[in-house]
Amino acid sequence: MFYKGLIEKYRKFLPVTEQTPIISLHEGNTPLIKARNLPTQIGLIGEIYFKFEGMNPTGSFKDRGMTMAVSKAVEARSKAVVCASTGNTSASAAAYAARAGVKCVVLIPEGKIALGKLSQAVMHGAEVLEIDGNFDDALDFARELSVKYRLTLVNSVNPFRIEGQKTASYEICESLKQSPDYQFMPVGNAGNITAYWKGYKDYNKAEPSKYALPKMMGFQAAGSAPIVEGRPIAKPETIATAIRIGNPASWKTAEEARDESRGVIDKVTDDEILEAYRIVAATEGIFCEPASASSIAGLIKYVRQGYFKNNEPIKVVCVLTGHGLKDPDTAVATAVKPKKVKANMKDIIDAIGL
Ligand code: AN7
Repeated sequence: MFYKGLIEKYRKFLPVTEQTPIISLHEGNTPLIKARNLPTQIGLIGEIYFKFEGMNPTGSFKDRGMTMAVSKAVEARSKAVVCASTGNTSASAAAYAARAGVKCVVLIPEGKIALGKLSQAVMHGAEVLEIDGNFDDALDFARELSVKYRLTLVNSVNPFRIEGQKTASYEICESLKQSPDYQFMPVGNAGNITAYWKGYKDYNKAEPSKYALPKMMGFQAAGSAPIVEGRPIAKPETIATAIRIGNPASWKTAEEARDESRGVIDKVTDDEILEAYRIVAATEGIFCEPASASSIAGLIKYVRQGYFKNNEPIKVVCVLTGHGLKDPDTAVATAVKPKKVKANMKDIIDAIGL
């Protein structure tokens, strides 16, 4: 059957009715790609799968939540949506708002948005305001705009966002015909770990023998790790700008996901993130953005520190939340530069090293 997006597919699990106008770009249904090389390379016994959310229409997992949030905003006759964003939320909100014909206002932290994301927000016609502050400041203003001026807030504190995003767990369970033993993922504002956990619990409730609950393994960047440190971080820093967040809105529900699943929320350094970013691109052919690579960085860290004790083969999912093309500057700045050669065959052959 012709795939028409996740609301049509999972309608009975989502808070929509026949009257809800569905605003969709056919998001969801993203590939779950089995790693060919990574387990051997890092010494993991078992299978690793990448849930490649960069394959969503605007290149990140945010589309899952945005199809719900914008559809419900249109149903409620909202004339405008607003969000604070480290980039991907603004790209997604701008696209879905454009499709719905509603105004979109985005507040972004100054100078820290990856180029691909900014290009999306402006191309889709959002009103983009670069504020002199960080993401957490921007979210405070977005909340205030929604309360005082009745714009619909489409950050993940909007419960419809979480409802849409939980469908990623459904897809993983369907693809594997079981749930994974562990799920590794980045944590920023912490909506996504909240959503995945909700989705896994739904499947577990429906068929507990088939869909056991996975351990949720969330990773923050070391310079932006409020949940790990146990306090808000006033000036969060990391090369993974998508998760440069010092005071996550879904802090409490992220801790619940961690504790109920007997998982962890830990941190990885920028160097570990960049190492994982390069490994998955160079040895698996998958290009994700730096924030997404924190899931793989976390997995590598946990294998290295001997977390997986018994030698039972395990099934691990790493969620790759956004596409590498979102942030071409980081790729070009951290990879090997192209060699410059004269336009003649001898120089070309020499450069290749044949
Ligand atoms: C690629 O776009 O917060 O823990 O404003 O873009 O659910 O916040 C993005 C977050 C992970 C963290 N990976 O997810 C925004 C924003 C990527 C992201 C996260 C983000 P949450």
